[in-house]
Amino acid sequence: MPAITARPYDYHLPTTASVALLIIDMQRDFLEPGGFGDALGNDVQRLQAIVPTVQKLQAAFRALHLPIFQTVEGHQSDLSDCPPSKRDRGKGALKIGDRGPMGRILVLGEPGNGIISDLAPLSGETVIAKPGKGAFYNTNLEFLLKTHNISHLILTGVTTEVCVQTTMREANDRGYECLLVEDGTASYFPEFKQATLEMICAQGGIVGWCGSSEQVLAGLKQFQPASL
Ligand code: TIU
Repeated sequence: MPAITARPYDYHLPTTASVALLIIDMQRDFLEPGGFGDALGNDVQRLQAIVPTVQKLQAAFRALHLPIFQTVEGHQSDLSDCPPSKRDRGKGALKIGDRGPMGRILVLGEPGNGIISDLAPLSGETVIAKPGKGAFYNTNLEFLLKTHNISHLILTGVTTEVCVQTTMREANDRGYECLLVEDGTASYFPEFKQATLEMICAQGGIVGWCGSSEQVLAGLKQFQPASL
């Protein structure tokens, strides 16, 4: 059985195509000035560093015809799916739904809510809009994964300790075998990213596995060596 060298021990992949790449919230709202991340007072440049790594993984999954699911965090234009607690949280100048330089903050369909151009999905690739931090909450992600017979998830995206970790924990509780790509995820707070990686892999992989993109790509090569 193909395996990825990982922490805390090897991550075994099924022989069939039951592994999917999950790219969490690589949207302008979090990676570019003028979006939600910026409005919360964060240095958004920090997240740009992982883009080439996520691109490499996206290309590898495409080459192997393995499914890729992207998510965006966003709300309906009437904010009917945004709890007041979420809109009111924080002391930023701009709140969810307010008009910013990239359109309304964290509202679906606005320019700032779009996936960054470097990672734009191809037609036919799935993008799931999610109102919460976790990608399973109030979405059809679980249904889609079941439909595709997916049991293994390779997670990337932003931010490590917020939407990525929440999603990985939700997936773990649903029985998915999850690996977080260490250099394919980023946080506004490097120490929070490091702590997340450690807590996920601790206790024999209490939430799942951690591995580098190099290790993931090497593992994927075992599926179809000629295509990578
Ligand atoms: N603020 C922050 O770190 N993250 C979010 O609000 N959402 C995601 O992580 N996508």
